[in-house]
Amino acid sequence: MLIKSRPSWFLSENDATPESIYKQRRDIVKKLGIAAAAVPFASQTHAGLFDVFSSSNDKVTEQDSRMTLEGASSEFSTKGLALTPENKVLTYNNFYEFGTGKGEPAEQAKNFKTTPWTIEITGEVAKPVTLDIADVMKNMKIEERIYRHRCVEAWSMNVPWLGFPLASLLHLVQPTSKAKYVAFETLYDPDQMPGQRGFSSIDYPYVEGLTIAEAMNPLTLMTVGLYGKTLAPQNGAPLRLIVPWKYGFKGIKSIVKIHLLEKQPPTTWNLLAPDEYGFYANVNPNVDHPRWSQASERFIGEGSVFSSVRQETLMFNGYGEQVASLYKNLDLKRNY
Ligand SMILES: Nc1nc2c(c(=O)[nH]1)N[C@H]1C(S)=C(S)[C@@H](COP(=O)(O)O)O[C@H]1N2
Ligand SMILES: [Mo]
Repeated sequence: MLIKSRPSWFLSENDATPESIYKQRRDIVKKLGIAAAAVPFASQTHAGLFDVFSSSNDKVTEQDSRMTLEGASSEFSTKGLALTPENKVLTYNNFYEFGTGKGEPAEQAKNFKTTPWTIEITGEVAKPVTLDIADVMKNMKIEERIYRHRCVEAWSMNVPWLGFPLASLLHLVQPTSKAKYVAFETLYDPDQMPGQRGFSSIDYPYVEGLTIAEAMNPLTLMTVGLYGKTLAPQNGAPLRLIVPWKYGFKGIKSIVKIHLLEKQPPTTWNLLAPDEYGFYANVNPNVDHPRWSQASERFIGEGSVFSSVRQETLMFNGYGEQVASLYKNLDLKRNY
């Protein structure tokens, strides 16, 4: 069996009764009923009409592997910003394991195998565990969180993710008092990931990390879906991290390991270019990247990605109210 151990309240395929499943579904539907009116889905309908300059990859919208997934709407969702159309979220990606071009992940990850999939949670925890993604999906309460998504390359999106707080997963394993950081690791599988074969300046597997306070912040989302469906491979199926107040590279994809530890873990982009990519990597319009300004960003909305509208970049990507207190001791004029 794939599951070495699991918390007692986790249902397995076998002990999920029709009643328990029905009850969960009913709860979700109830929440959706209340929430439906509050979700701003306006201006979605004409996506792609004037897409004359967009790449042919833009048309890859149907992913056989994506299954319907519902989530209760969240108070943390972005207000007053149009969504990035689904086809853009699915075809304009950074996932170097599947190529460095923006359109490559959608093409090269098409046949990426995400079942079976386990996530190992170890280190400074009372109850280390290896979970099957199917059990995670069944047991965690899924929410829809529309978040601003800001890449360090100065483009941005607004994406309706589906997921659950990382904190609820960490509570299961009971972090010890020595757990000061959380490290994450992407799958290492060169047979499936062409970017991991041959020469690369990245030392795979891709790794990322957060402080325990960042990991426990209610905004930090273990993400399993987007636009009402499970994640496409190019977006980090079956499970990736989204930390909305940080640059996108913190949002590690296709996670297989979570390790809690006392010391700050190494992180991929920081190892590669420490002067350009900090460990904290909080979105900050006042601290430029050594090679470009971070004061504004190209918002990827409807129409061609090359004619995107520039908008102002917000401190902490607009999430200062929830997270600024975490950084009282950091000099926000510097790049961390
Ligand atoms: N394993 C892995 N995770 C990754 C990356 C990557 O190359 N490999 N790219 C990061 C970067 S730079 C960004 S901006 C986001 C992009 O996520 P998206 O393609 O879903 O928009 O994923 C992040 N997670
Ligand atoms: Mo990024």
